[in-house]
Order: sequence, then structure tokens, then C-alpha cells
Amino acid sequence: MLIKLSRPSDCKESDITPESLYLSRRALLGGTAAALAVGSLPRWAAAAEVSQYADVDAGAAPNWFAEKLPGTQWQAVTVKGEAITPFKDATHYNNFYEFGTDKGDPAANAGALPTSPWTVVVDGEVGKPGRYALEDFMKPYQLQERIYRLRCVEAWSMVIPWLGFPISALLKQVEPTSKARYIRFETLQDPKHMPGQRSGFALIDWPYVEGLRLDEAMNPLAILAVGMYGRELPNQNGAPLRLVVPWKYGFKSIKSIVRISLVEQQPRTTWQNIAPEEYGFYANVNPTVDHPRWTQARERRLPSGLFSPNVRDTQMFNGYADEVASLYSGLDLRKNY
Ligand SMILES: Nc1nc2c(c(=O)[nH]1)N[C@H]1C(S)=C(S)[C@@H](COP(=O)(O)O)O[C@H]1N2
Ligand SMILES: [Mo]
Repeated sequence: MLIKLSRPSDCKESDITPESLYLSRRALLGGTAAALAVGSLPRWAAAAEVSQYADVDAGAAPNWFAEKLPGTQWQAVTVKGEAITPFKDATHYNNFYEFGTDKGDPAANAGALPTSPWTVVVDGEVGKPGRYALEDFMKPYQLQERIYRLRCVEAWSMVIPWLGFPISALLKQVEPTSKARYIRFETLQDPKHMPGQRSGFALIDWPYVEGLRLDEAMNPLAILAVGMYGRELPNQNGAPLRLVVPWKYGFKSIKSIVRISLVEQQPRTTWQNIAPEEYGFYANVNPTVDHPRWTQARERRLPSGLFSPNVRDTQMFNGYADEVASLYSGLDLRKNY
């Protein structure tokens, strides 16, 4: 699938350098790309290069998805010189407990989940509540590509190119009332297709729930994603609609969303319910606040193996401090983990 690359001069962010794009691409292509900066290539050539996200399984995107791709732009390449995680790793090392607790379970079990048709409900403290077929829900939005680090609370990380749109654009559409202070997200409940919900993995009180403060949701880095690696989301990554908040631990990035509610009170979230002393509402990536059972100072960047564990230092707010630190001024991050 082709993705249009904007010229470097189109980029708003000063840290979107052609070099960073090139480094990611080259790593992705296994070093076979010619030694040319993307910025010096004609548009078609750059696009052709991007279409070669190596070893991406062809999807079966619905029509509405394909129609949104030509408008895709590189807007926030926030990862400098870090290789994009191979598609195979990003789609076969997953957490999605609805499909089992082993890292390989989602890839093995999620394929059978019907993701089209899909209904999304928007309710609560909004001027314009609604119940939408996904393609109608998506009508107002253009897709953007965002290459973000994803840091799991379990101390592994990846770099993933998402396709999505800012939550702020959704909020503009649905018009939160003056009472709305938080946004709450809920995953599908479907025991027939989600073996983890059937087996009564007793820890989790389904459905999986997550939430953000409204100002966090308004931050331009927070997106709702419908695709990755230039295609629609594979089921194990949360098809057809998931949250991506790159400065927070991965468990905040809830998958397969069916309900989005604007609420007054801070929502009680899934991992908070399970172990409130280990997983907080904020869950901001923070190398100086350890998990009670392990350090958060370092992480394993996938692919990671016995002989090349690929361990690196964890960055404050997962490397996005410039963009998000101001959201938490005055907040004790040790207490509000
Ligand atoms: N509904 C739901 N969403 C979820 C999870 C889950 O178990 N169920 N796991 C979370 C965790 S712990 C992580 S690290 C990320 C993993 O996303 P990925 O598999 O696409 O890398 O999804 C998050 N979203
Ligand atoms: Mo996670």
C-alpha cells in the first residue's frame, strides 16, 4: 500500500529530519536502500520506498480505509534514528488478554474476531452522542502516520508506525459538555470470539476499560489508530480501532474499542482494578519510578534475543517529555504513577 511522504519542507516539527526517516527506512529494509536521503528523492520514489515496509502481510482493508490513505502525511516522526520494529515482531509479541495471556496467543486466536461491521458508541457528557458504523465514525478524519515508541510496563518496547487521527479531532466533533473531565474507553465483549473472556481469566473484570484526563486526550500526540505499517490494524493489535498514547505504558493503549464516553469522574481502569499498588491511572513512562517488582530504568527493545538483548535506558515520558511534561506540572509523579 502506498503512503505519500511529504517533503521535509512540509513538516512542522523541526525534529523530522530526512535523516531520521532514512535511518528508519534503511533499518526496515535491511540496509538495502540506496544511500540517499528521502528528501532528495522525487515524491514517487519516496512513496515507492515506503510501500516496502518489509515483510508486511497484506491485509484486507475495507473500502473506507483505502480511500483515506492518499491523504496520509508524515506528521510526527518522533523517533530519531531508531529502527522500526519488524512487522513480524509487532504482530506476534502482543498483550491482548481477551485472546490469552501468552505473547503468542493474540496472533494465534484473534484472527477469527469479526471486525466488520463494527459499531462505536459515543456517549456521556457530549453535546452530540451517537452510535456509528465504523466507516461513518471515521468520515470526518484524515489518516496521519505517526511513528511512536511503545513501552510496555513489562519493560519491553517497540517502534511502530501507526495510521490514525488525533483524539482532539474527535472531541471537536462530539462537543464535550462543561462537565466532561475524563474520557473513558471500553473494549468489545465477545466471549464467543474472545477465549480469554470465556476461560474466565479471573483477574480481569471484562470489558477492558481505560481512560485519560481530557487535557491528556487533547494532546496532539494522543491518537486513535485504525492502521499500522501502511495497512489496517491486524486483529491482534486491536482492530479495527485502538488508542495510542505513546508517553504512557502500553496498557493504556486499549484495543478494539466499542465505546467512548465523556465522564465527570476519573474512570476505574482495568489494571488499576487488578493491582492498584502496581498500576495507576496515569501510567506515564518514568524511569525513576520503579514497578514494585522490577526496575523501570531500562527496557528491552524488540527484536531482542539471548545474544543481543538490545537493552536501552528508558526515557522520561518515553522520550516525549517536550510534548507532554507540562500536563503534569505540580503533580507528584511518584504518588500518581
Ligand atoms: N483490550 C485490551 N487492550 C490492550 C491490552 C489488553 O489486554 N486488552 N493490553 C495492553 C498492553 S499491556 C499493551 S503493552 C498493548 C500492546 O499492544 P500491541 O500488542 O499492539 O503491541 O496493548 C494494550 N491494550
Ligand atoms: Mo503492556
